[in-house]
Amino acid sequence: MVQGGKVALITGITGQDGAYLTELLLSKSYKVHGIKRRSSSLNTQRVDRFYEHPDFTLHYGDVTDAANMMALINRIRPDEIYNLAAQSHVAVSFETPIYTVNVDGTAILGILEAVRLLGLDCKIYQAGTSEMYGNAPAPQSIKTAFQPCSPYACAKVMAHHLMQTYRTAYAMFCVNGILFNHESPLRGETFVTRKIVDAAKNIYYGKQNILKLGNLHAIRDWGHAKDYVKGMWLMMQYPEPEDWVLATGQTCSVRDFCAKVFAKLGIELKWQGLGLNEVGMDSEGRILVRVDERYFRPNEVEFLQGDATKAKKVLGWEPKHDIDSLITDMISA
Ligand code: NAP
Ligand code: G4F
Repeated sequence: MVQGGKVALITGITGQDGAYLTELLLSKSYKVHGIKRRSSSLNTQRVDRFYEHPDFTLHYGDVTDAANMMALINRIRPDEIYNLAAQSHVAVSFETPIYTVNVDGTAILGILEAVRLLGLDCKIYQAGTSEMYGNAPAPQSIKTAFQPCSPYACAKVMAHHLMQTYRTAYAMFCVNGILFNHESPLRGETFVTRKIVDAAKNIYYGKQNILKLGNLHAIRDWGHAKDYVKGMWLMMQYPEPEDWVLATGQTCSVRDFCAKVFAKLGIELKWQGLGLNEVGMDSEGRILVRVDERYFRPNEVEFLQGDATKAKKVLGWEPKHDIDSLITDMISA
C-alpha cells in the first residue's frame, strides 16, 4: 500500500523511538515534523542524519507548553501525532515526581485539546508502557488491570485514561500503545541494557574495571525498538482507535542479560554471593560486576512479560528480533 502525502508530528523525536519512527515514516513518504527541546548542549544526534531530508522538519517546543503545542499543531495540521515525549526513566521519576507527572501525564491534554478545539481530523498515538502494570500477575495483556508503582507509571496511566476519555467523549481517534521494554543501539546510556553493553565493551577493551548495577533479579520482556515503532504505525493504520500491547513474550533477568552480553565478548561470568554481596567474576576471579544499592528503586517492578496476542492476530505484528539478535546489534553498534 502506498502511504504518500501524510503528515506526521512526533513529540520526543530526538529520543530512541523518535529516531526509528522517523526513519520508518520517511520510508513511507510521510512528511515528518518533530519537536525538539531547547538545550544548552546538542540533543539531536539521533536524528541529525535526516537533517537534509526534504520531508523532515524540526521545531522548537515542549509538550508541557500547551500554547506552543496548539500553535504547532495549527501550523502543521498533522494527519497523525505520535506523542513519544517523556521523562522516561523510572528511577528518575522518584527524584522528580511532579516534573515527571507534568510531562508524562498532564501534557497529553495540550495535544488532545489542540486537536479537539481546532476540529482536526487527526489520529493521536500515546506511548503507554508495561510499567503501568507494575507487579500485576504475568503475562500482562490488554485485559490486565494496571497497578502502577512509580510516579512515571502513575503519570502514564493518567495519560492512558485521558486518551480513552477523549476517544469516547469526542469520538477522537486516540490510540494507546502499551509497549514492553524495547532497546537498541540508540537506547539512552542510563537504561540498564545500554549501561551493561557499554560497560562490557569498556571492560573488554581495558577502559573500565567494574560495572555497578542495582537489582540483578528484575525480569523484563526485552525487544528491539525497530520492531516496536512498526507496531505503533500499524496501530494507527487500523480502522478503529483502540488499545494495544506490544511485547515479545520472552523474558530475561538483568543478571542473565549481563551474562549474555559478556559471553558474546568471550567473557564467561561466574556469579557468587547474595543480595548486596552478589558479584560476577571472570575465569581468573576478577570481580567485573557488583551490586550497588544506589541503583535500587523505592519500589521495584519485578516481573514483566507481555502478551501481544491481539496485536499479532489483528495487526499481523511480529517482532523480527529476539534477545540474542538485539544484543548482537547493540554490541556491534
Ligand atoms: P527517550 O529515548 O527517553 O526519549 C524521550 C524523548 O522525549 C526525547 O526526545 C526527549 O527530548 C523528549 N522529551 C522529554 N521531555 C520533553 C518535553 N517536556 N517536551 C518535549 N519533548 C520532551 O524515550 P524512548 O525510549 O524513545 O521512549 C519513547 C516513549 O515511549 C516515551 O514516552 C517512553 O516513556 C515510552 N516507552 C518507552 C519504552 C522503552 O522501553 N523504550 C517502553 C514503553 C514506553 P530530549 O532528547 O531533549 O531529552
Ligand atoms: O533499563 P531500566 O531503567 O528500564 P525500566 O525501568 O524497565 O523502564 C524502561 O522500560 C519501561 C517499559 O517497561 C519504559 F516505560 C520506561 O520508559 C523505560 O524505557 O531498568 C530495567 C530493570 C529495572 O528493574 C531496574 O531496577 O533493570 C534494573 N536495574 C538494575 N540495575 C537497573 C540497574 N536499571 C538501571 N537503569 N540502571 C541500573 O544500574
